[in-house]
Amino acid sequence: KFLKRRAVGVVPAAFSGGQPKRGVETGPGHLIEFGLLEQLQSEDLGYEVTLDESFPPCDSLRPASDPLVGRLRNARWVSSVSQRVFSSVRDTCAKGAFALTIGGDHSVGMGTVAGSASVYGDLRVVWVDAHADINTPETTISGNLHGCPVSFLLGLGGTTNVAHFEWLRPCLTPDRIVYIGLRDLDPGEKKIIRSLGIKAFSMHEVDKWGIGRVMEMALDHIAPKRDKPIHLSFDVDALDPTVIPATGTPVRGGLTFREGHYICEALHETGLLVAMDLMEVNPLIGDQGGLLQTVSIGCGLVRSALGETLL
Ligand code: 5AB
Ligand code: MN
Ligand code: MN
Ligand code: MN
Repeated sequence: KFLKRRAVGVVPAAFSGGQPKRGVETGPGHLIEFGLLEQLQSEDLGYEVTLDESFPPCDSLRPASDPLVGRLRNARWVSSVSQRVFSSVRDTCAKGAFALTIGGDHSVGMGTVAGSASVYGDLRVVWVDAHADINTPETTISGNLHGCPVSFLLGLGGTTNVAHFEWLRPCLTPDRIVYIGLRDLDPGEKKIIRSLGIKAFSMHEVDKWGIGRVMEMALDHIAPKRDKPIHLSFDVDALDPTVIPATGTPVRGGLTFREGHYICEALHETGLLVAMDLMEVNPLIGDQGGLLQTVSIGCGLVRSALGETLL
């Protein structure tokens, strides 16, 4: 309904500055090496795929000095990379193509959603994650910005005045985002979600209703008439660590392989999906077998969101 062409623009968000573990910046390279781009071009899916090859390698945008901004670590670095992601996603969306960002840590989610929202003013967001990523500069305990992108998108708790983030303006409201898969929130995040009334389907709700009902309820909340553009921000740690071992912040009790794919399939079926992020693949966590499994399942999730069906 929204995409003008059967085309995908891929942003390889090779970045690790939103959290302390190295390795996640090589996630995009591994997904591409595994054949993600060819899979999207294949006979089955048939997309025209463009890779943003000018995306700078991880450390090239790293500033010589990046002092703490309050509690926030690497604020200058996260800002400049996120702004670069923002432009790429915005340009892809403006061309009427699907914007696919592969990561890379989730701090750049502020850039991906801001990019698609700048083209689709009425954007809705489905945030699939074990974590809510809604810490503010005041509530964050870790100071890691991959735990904060949603608060920046909503303009919460001083985010509009954080040094280096002047380019990022709030582009989302609490009623336009829905969470799926949550199970590890900081106390301050629980308070924010409750007080803003943000719709969230934690693992408890997934267990209670099943993923089919959860997707219906999620879509009824953000797009009751099924007429709004949707951005899917998928943190692979939403899936259980037995399914996705190669990620930096694993939390037990996650989504199954099928539940993860079902979310992507159901969103594709709406015909409303305009962008997807597949984030937090960290090839340095765990063994070679776990890496292969993570990368191959990651590619499968993207294919499902872009229309691969089982039959
Ligand atoms: B992820 C934590 N809430 O703020 C924090 O992986 C974890 O992008 C954030 O979802 C996890 O550091 C961020 C403890
Ligand atoms: Mn997470
Ligand atoms: Mn996340
Ligand atoms: Mn993580």
